[in-house]
Amino acid sequence: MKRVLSGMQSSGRLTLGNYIGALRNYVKLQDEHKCYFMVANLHALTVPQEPAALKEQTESVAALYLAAGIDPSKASIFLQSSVKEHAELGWLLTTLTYMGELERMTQFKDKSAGKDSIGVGLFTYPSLMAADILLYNADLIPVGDDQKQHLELTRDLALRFNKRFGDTFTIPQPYIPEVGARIMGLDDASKKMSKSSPNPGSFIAMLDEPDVIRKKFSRAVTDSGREVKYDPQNKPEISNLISIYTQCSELTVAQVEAKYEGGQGYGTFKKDLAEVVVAQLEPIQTRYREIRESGELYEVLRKGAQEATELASATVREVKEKMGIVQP
Ligand code: AQP
Repeated sequence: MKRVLSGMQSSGRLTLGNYIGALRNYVKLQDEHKCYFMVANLHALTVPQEPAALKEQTESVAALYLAAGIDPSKASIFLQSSVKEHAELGWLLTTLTYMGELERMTQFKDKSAGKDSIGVGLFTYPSLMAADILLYNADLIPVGDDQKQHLELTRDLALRFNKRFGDTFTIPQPYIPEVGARIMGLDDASKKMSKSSPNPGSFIAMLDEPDVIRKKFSRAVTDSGREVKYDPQNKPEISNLISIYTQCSELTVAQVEAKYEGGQGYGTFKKDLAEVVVAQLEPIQTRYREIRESGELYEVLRKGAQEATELASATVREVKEKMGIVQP
């Protein structure tokens, strides 16, 4: 049994990309491994958040974990902010991180592009992410393709620490799904689907009403052709929609192509796709509403935080000891 750590930022409403690329895998992993799933609300602060919205988004992400099938009797579910060791180890690792390493991060480049005032937290985000992972000495980290670079830095920091202060951290491995690792935006297939996008039409939120989902797919940008064909190079938009279709149904790419053969255009395909996605999300939405109404959420989060703190506090104690930090 391996130890698994992962999480999502509460920087918006979870999207279909978050679900296909990450959350769905969490549910599978909890049966085979000891899993720690956090809501990364400290990470969410790296871009400006309105307090009431941040609170709602944080509760919503946690409730969606449960609604999607994460079972708190198998996995620990907690808020990053509830385990103070995240911020503590985050700082200690920041002191070992080089400016050049952080400057190379594509997420930082993307999120800071064209902005005048860029928060330092956005820059040091990967050191905090390294702390999230190394606190639990996690072996496996389920992430989408976009987080690969951050995980590589986590591995480098763990190796650096171990070399300088003696063997301490487990070197984590990424666990990236072979398909669905990168779902692209509905408005622009060159950008990944993101929950913090200012254009709600670019993403399907896991909690979008069925009619909203239908409308968003009907307006999804496509090329001007008529052929439903998987060709990411020449038809990136349709290829992204086919990927979503196969991820939310039993059909393979070839079967989807065959179903819409004959150059009939994209109308029926998009309509069917919307139904496939609605069918996938509706049971989760129903369960979500039950969880929010039941008031069970805080209890689950308190229990998860307690379990996480047990491990995290032992790690920080050891790290401080090795770094020469006095702990009277
Ligand atoms: N479009 C995507 N396709 C597949 N996987 C994705 N993930 C995110 N977007 C896609 C995976 O979801 C997990 C949670 O990510 P996160 O919340 O930590 O931050 P992120 O990767 O930056 O996700 P977003 O939705 O794009 O958030 P914002 O807009 O706040 O930056 C990760 O495992 C990620 O790989």
